[in-house]
Amino acid sequence: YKNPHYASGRSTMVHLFEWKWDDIASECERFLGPRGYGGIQISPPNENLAIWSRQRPWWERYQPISYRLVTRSGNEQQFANMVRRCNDAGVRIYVDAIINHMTGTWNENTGTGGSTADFGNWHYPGVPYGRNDFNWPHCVIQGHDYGCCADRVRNCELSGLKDLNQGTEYVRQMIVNYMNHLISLGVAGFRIDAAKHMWPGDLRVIYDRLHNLNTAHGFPSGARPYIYQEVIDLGGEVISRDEYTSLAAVTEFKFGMELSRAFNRGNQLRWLVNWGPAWGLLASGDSLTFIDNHDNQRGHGAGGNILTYKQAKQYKGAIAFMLAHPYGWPQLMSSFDFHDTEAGPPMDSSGNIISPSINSDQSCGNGWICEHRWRQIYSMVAFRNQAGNSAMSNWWDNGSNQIAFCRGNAGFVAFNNDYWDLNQTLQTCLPAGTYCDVISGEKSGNNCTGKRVTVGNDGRAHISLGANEFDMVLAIHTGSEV
Ligand code: QV4
Ligand code: CA
Repeated sequence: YKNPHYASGRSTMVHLFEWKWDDIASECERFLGPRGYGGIQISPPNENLAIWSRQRPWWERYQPISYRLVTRSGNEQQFANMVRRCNDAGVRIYVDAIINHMTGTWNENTGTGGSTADFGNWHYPGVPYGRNDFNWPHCVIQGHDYGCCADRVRNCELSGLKDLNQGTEYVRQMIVNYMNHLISLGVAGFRIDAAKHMWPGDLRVIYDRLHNLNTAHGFPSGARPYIYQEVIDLGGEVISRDEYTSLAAVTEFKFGMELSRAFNRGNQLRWLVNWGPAWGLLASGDSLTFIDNHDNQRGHGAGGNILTYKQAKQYKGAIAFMLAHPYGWPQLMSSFDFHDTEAGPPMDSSGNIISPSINSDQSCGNGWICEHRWRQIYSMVAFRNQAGNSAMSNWWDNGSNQIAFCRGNAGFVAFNNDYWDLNQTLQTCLPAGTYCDVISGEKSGNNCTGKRVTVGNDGRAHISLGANEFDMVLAIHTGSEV
């Protein structure tokens, strides 16, 4: 369950938060496929409670009312069409699976596909689930439970969300049927929402009943779904991420926290010389890595002081480090603009999501940030693909916040997070030639719209990165030779 099954030569996924299926299909064909993206995490595709009393917040999608594939993102036919078109473009789809719970208790009770529920009786006819399918006696997780009481964290309600009992055969089968339906439609794997709140033994049973990936969508025969489990473990809790790594991959929240701190100047970049397990991070192959996610970019979940698109220069620096460094399986965040931390995506007065528009400079409009379309970000996705499995080598630092390293003989990257300029002759490990810096510009034909870097026969080159430049990164690779 730890292999994303990317198409060959690809390495990075992006979370297209709250995007519609039709828009994702187009994005695969016009941008993500051609730019070398490996996959997409989509918002939960199953029917959720429509929460009008809170102006349709983004988080209503974390309140399932049935497993029918009808949401504001689209219906089943649109979903199937998206998966097909994205797989054809070489881009995999990973589903955010909400299997720990159903909805909370609300006065309104109609789902995005028209299903209803009777919350007082734990009755969800759209599945169907009834009282016996939930944990009993009823209880709600309190803050201190995380420090003492694993059974309460797993058997009580997370934020009042009705807590399914995955120990029962019936619940397991409903969940497995839902996930296998998605596999049959061609998805490559799952994010397991709130995995900490489920028993590892129950999850193992569920994972082992999943079908192999659909060979009609280009997966090799016998391929198991990629599974990454959302377990927030910053230390100090009774439940640890280590209880889940024997099952499948795990979201590594320490990754974005530490890199946000470093690129925010709370820690010197030179210490990143041994970035990886030496920092208390998971083993690389177990680790789904990211800077921000849909929760911590808006103060939900855990963390604090996480870099986001709102601090663009620091953020692009942290993202470039994530993508240049061989550790982990990276995931990018692609956001809609927000000021209110509860607000849903751009929508019209009927609650329909408004599609992103695409500007002539490739950026998005209509309230969508589309970090994945920022040159400094998509260029580093290409850098990572080019670097492949090569190790990091030739680390250099100035004893402070200027660092540089090579990836085999395929790529070289430098960072300057100091208040003074970087001007150094450094070993790039690249063959002699002239290369285009893919951060300040890009290669187009034999031209370069950014800085040019000349590498000599000894692999060395003069690197200049001013403290006041628009970006703090310089990156060249064997694909950017001009
Ligand atoms: C409210 C009260 C409760 C009360 C309840 C009674 O706060 O005290 O018991 O009413 O009904 C929303 C509201 C929340 C409300 C709840 C129930 O914000 O106030 O409870 O609905 O109706 C997202 C949001 C939550 C949201 C939830 C469901 O972050 O605010 O709750 O969706 O809509 C821990 C977990 C981790 C989790 C993280 C947020 O270990 O697993 O908290 N992260 C995942 C997702 C996250 C999602 C959920 C889990 C739940 O990434 O986006 O929560 O699916 O760290
Ligand atoms: Ca639970």
